[in-house]
Amino acid sequence: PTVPVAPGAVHLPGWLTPDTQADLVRRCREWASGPAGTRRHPMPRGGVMSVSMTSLGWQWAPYSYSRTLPDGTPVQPFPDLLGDLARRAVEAAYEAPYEGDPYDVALVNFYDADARMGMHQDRDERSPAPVVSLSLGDSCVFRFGNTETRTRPYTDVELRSGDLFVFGGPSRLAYHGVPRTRPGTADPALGLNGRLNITIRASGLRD
Ligand code: MD5
Ligand code: FE
Repeated sequence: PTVPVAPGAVHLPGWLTPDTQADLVRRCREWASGPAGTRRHPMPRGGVMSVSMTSLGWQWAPYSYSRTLPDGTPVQPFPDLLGDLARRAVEAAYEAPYEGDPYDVALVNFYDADARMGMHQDRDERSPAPVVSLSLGDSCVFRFGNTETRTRPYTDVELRSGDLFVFGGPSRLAYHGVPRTRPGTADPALGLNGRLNITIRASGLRD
C-alpha cells in the first residue's frame, strides 16, 4: 500500500521483504565497521547526538558534506546497491520514472533504546531530489512537521521494520524527528537490537 502523508511525502509500509531487510542489516554492520566507522556527532548548541551515524559516499560532517572525516580518513564509497534501491523506491512512491540527480550519499543511523532525534530540517544537500528513508528493527514514532517551525502542527507516524518513506517536493524541507523508538519490537529473526534507519540522498555536490 501507498499512504500519502503530505504533498510529496509518501509512506510505503512493509516495502522491503524480510530477506532484503536481513541483507541490509548485515551490510550496515559491515559499513559501520569500516575504517570511517560510526560516530555520534556534536550538536550545534552543545552536547552529542544520541544516534550513531555512518556516512557513505560523502561524510555528513555534521552540517556539511565532505569526502573525508575531520582526521583525514576517506569516506567509504557509495554502494551501487543503495543507488538502485533509492531509484526504485522513488519510482514506487510516485509511480513515475525517476529523472532527478543521481543518488550519491547514504546516512546509516543506529538508534539504541534511548536514542532520539530532535526536530530538524535536512538542508545540507544541493539537490531537490527526494530523500529516501528505510527503517529496520525496532519501530519508532516519526514526527513529520511543517516547513516553518520545529513545533506544531505535526503528524506522528509509526515506522516499522521494512517501511519506506520518501520525502520530496514541498515536504523536502519539512522539520522532522524521532521522539522515541519502541524498544523490543524488532522481529528477533532479524538479529538487530535497536533501530536502524538508512537515508539515501543526492548531495548535488561534485569533487
Ligand atoms: C531517521 N533520519 O529515522 C530519519 C529518517 C536524518 C533523519 O532525519 O536526517 O538522518 S529521514 C527523514 C527525513 C528526511 C528528509 C526530509 C524529511 C524527513 N521530511 O521532510 O520530513 O533516522
Ligand atoms: Fe533528517
